[in-house]
Amino acid sequence: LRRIPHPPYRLPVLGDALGTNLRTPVQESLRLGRRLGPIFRRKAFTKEIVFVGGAGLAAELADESRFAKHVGVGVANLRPVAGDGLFTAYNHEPNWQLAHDVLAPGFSREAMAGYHPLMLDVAERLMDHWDRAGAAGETVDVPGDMTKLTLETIARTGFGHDFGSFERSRPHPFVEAMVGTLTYAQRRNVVPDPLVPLLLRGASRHNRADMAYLNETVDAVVRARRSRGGTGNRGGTGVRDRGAGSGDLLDRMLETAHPRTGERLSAENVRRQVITFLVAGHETTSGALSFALHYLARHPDLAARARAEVDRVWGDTVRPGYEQVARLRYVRRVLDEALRLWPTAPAFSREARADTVLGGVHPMRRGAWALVLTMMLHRDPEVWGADADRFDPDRFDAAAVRARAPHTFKPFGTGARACIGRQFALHEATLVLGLLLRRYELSPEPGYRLRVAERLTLMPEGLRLNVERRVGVA
Ligand code: MNH
Repeated sequence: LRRIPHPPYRLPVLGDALGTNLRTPVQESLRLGRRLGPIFRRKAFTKEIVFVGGAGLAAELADESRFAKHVGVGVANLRPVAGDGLFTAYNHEPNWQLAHDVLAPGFSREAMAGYHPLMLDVAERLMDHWDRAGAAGETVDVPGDMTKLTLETIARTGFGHDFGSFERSRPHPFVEAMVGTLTYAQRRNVVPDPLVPLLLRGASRHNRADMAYLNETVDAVVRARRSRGGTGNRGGTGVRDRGAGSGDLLDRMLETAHPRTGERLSAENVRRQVITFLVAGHETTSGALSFALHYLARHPDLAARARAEVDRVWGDTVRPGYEQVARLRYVRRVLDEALRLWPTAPAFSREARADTVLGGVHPMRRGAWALVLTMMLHRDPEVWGADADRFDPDRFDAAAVRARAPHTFKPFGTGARACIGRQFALHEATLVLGLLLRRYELSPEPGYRLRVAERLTLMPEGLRLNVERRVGVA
C-alpha cells in the first residue's frame, strides 16, 4: 500500500475525510486521480479505498482468472434493501447462479423482441407529454421525464405493472424512496458503523421508511400477479397488472425452475430480485438517456447527423420494428459516447481470487480489492487522447473501436457479474433517442451548465430542454 499515492494532508482520525465532498465523491475522486495518477488511495475515518483509473491496471483487473466482482463500496450498502438479489449477491451465494440461470433467458433476443411493442407504447406516452409541453412553449424536465419513461418500461415489460408515472406531476413515491436509499447508501460509504448514530441518525430513520415503502410496493406487484393465478395473461382481476404475457421476468421469478437442478427462487429472494430489477432496470438507463439528450441539444450538427440517419433508416414507419433499432448505428454511438463521459454506474469493485501482484508492483492478498473508477478509465488520455473530455461519437465508429485496446470501455462492468440488462438498456435507449430525434428539434435552456448529481449513480441536475415538433413529420 505504501507505494500507492494518497492526498498530501491526512489527519489521524478523519483521514482524508476533510475535503471529501459527501455529495459528489466520484467527481471529486476523478479530480484527485488526475493529480495522483492511475492508482491512488483515499481514506475516510478507518476505511481506506484503493482507486484504479488507469487503463493498464483496469485491464488487468478485468482478467476473470485473477479477479472477480467484489461486493463492496456502494453495492454492499444496498444489501439491506436488495439482499442476495442478482446485483448485490456475493459470488459464493448459491442464489446468484440460480437467479442468473433462471433470468438470463428473459434477456434473449426473442424476449427483447417481445418487450419492444411495450417499449414503444411507453415512448408514445412520453411524446404525448412532450407534444403538449412543446405546443405550450414550456421546457421539459429531462431527467424527470426519462425516469418516468424507464421506470414504466421496466415495470411493464418485466412485471406487467403500470406505475402511472405519466399521469402524475411528481415522481412516483417508489422513485423518491429509491433515490432516498441510493443517496443513503452513498453516504454510508464514508461513515463507519459506530458513527452512524451520531452522524446519520435522522437519515437512518428516513432510510428505514424508504426501504419499507420499496418492500410494500414490490409485495403488491407480486401479489397482483399471484392473484391472477400464475402464468401469462389470463386477464382477470389485476387492473394495474397488464402482463407482458407469460415469460416476463416476474413469471420467470415465480414459476420457472432451474433447467438442470429444478430449483426455484424462494419468496424472499423473489422480493429481492423484484426490487433489484425495478431499481437497476431504470435509474442508470434514465441517466444515460438524459446525458445523451444534453449533448444532442448542445451539438446541433451531431443531432442533425443522427436525425438524418433515423429518417433514412426508418422512413415514415410510424412504429419502427424491433430490427429497425439496431440499424441506428450513429444514434448508438451517441449513446456510447454519453456513457463514456458519464458512465451512469460510475465505478465497480474487483477482488483478487488468490495472492497476486497488480501491475507487477502492488501486492494483493487473496480477497484484497480495488475500485475501478470507470469515469476516469473512460477519460484516460493514453486511450482516448488529449481531448478525452470532448464529446465525439466518432470514437465509436467500427474502425476506431477495432483499433482500441480491449477493456477500455466498461459502462456495464465486466466478466460474469457484468450487467445482465445491457441489451435491454441499449435497445430501449436507442429506440427512444431515435423517436425523439425524429419528432423534435432540441435546444438547451440559455445559460445551463452541466451539473452532475451523484446518488451512487450519475444524473444531470436541473437539465431542461426546449422541444419543438419538426414540421412535416409524423
Ligand atoms: Mn445494469 C449489473 C451498469 C442497465 C440490471 N449494471 C451492472 C453493473 C454495471 C451496470 C456497471 C456491474 C456492477 C458491478 O460490477 O458491481 N446497467 C448499467 C448501466 C445501465 C444498466 C450503465 C444502463 C445504461 N441493468 C440495466 C438494466 C437492468 C440492469 C436495464 C435490468 C433490466 N445490472 C442489472 C443487474 C446487474 C447489473 C441485475 C447484476 C448482474 C449480476 O451481478 O449478475
